[in-house]
Amino acid sequence: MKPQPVRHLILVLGDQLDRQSQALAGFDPVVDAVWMAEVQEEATYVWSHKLRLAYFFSAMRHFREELRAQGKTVHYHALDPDPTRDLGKFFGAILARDLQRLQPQKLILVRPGDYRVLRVLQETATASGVPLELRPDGHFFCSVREFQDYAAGRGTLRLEHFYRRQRWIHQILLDQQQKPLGGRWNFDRENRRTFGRQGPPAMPAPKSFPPDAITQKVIDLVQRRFSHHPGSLANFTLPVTAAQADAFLMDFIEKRLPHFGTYEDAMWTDQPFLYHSRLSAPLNLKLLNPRRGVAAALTAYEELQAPLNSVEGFIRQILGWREYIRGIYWLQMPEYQELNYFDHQAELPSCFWDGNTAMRCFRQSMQFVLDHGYAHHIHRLMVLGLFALLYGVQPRKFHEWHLAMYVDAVDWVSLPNTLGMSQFADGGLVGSKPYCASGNYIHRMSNFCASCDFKPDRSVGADACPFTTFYWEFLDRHYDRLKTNVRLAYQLRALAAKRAQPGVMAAIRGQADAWRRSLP
Ligand code: FAD
Ligand code: DLZ
Repeated sequence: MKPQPVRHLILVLGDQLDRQSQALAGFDPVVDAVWMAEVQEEATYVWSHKLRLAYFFSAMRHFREELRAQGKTVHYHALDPDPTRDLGKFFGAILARDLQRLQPQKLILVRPGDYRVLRVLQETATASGVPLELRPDGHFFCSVREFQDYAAGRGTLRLEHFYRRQRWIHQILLDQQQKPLGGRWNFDRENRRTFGRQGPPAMPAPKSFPPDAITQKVIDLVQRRFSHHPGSLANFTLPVTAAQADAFLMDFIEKRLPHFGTYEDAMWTDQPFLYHSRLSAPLNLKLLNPRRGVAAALTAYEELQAPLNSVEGFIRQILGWREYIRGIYWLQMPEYQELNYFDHQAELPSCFWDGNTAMRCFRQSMQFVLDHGYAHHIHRLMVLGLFALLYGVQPRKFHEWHLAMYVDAVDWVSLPNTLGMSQFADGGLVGSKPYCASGNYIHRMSNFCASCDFKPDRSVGADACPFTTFYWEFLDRHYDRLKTNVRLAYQLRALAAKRAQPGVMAAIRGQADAWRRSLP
């Protein structure tokens, strides 16, 4: 039977599962329809972790059910366990077929989270002769346009400035004189505590949502069709609906937020989550609105359930970093993805896929990633990202690896964090200095080094820590690019002292070469 012609076909992508989406504004169930597709191309253009695939597909199917329960027509392409039964491999091809079939008068789309996908959908609409209306994404506090206006004419962009502006605009944590509550804009000094020898106290059990029938079907699909992809499916615990995401948020607010700030940077063996929220995945799929997260944290502060250092620290991440990163992405794309300030060209060592290395910190961080598609910020920045930077991995390859391996990764957020913040490939757009450190930093913030074969204070010899060897070699190799950065002055003075000792840098370079040859 020929389907009814459609007035508006609303495209909903895997990271747009937003009940309040602008795309659905003015939806008329009699003449409009929603279009969603599980796409082979999206599952494979980076070698995605199985959990990432299952999470996106499950949340998409749950959203489809919710829309259908509201009486909306949803044209949904589900991947089949048998790939030969797919109607197409690519977004563009599948959509083009449906445009032919459904003959909509107009396509409506909220700005996707990936520049590549935006271009594909625009090209498909143009080739099919169907007008495409691109609507802004109301999920974010700061629109793309607003960030562009903010950035225009500003020599340098800095998170701190943007964040204060966000606090003023949205009237968050300000006193009556418009000054920051507590007299300071940030409490970083209080927020770098470690657990000491005794380790963390008993952690609250992570809130989890065991697979329902929809999720189980998706897990079976991924198991059959993508069995060669990295990672495990054993720990499917994340929320897949807006209601679950809200319960997940409230569990964090009650049990973890009070200590979130203080131990934000700490790491510990077999403790992937500590006091972190794990809200990034539900936020990035838009199951949760960031305003709700900020409001819940503010209420906890007002009701004396959580201290200011934690509440401010959490709000800074959501209202500050998350929005700033998105602003940079849309300001800089598509040129941004090609940047490579240090001209790093190395391939990723294989331990980035299997965690197989004697470095305890690396192995442990990778175990979290393989088990959960997750590791908290310091594992990403100061272990895995740091290693890629010091080793000299090509920044785009590091980004593509990250995009594949983390459940919360979407291009807009992964790219500026990996290529910019972590690899400094943008030469200082996201952050003002490269996050480079030796093994001593990891030793200070975790218990990993205590049981590692390598010694964080040694840069040469069989028990030298590869992080420490590569750290000095990195500073030495890029001295000319780094010497004008005042924020690195202390580290470069220490390098100068090493350079002044005969033979020291030659030995470090020799050790770095040996580590490079030994890493597959
Ligand atoms: P929490 O520590 O509980 O923080 C609360 C929330 O703040 C997070 O859920 C997240 O939404 C937000 N947030 C904090 N820092 C950032 C940031 N730098 N950028 C954007 N949002 C932030 N975050 C992603 O959501 N997706 C990514 O693909 C991603 N890639 C990263 C790559 C690297 C190399 C680094 C260093 C960081 C990356 N981040 C990314 C930021 C951050 O590490 C994660 O948001 C965080 O670890 C997610 O865990 P959580 O939800 O427990 O966060
Ligand atoms: C990450 C992902 C995956 C694995 N699968 C799909 C999919 O099948 N269909 C879809 O619409 N989106 C998927 N995504 C997210 C996309 O890769 C991309 O990030 C978003 O479409 C950008 O808005």
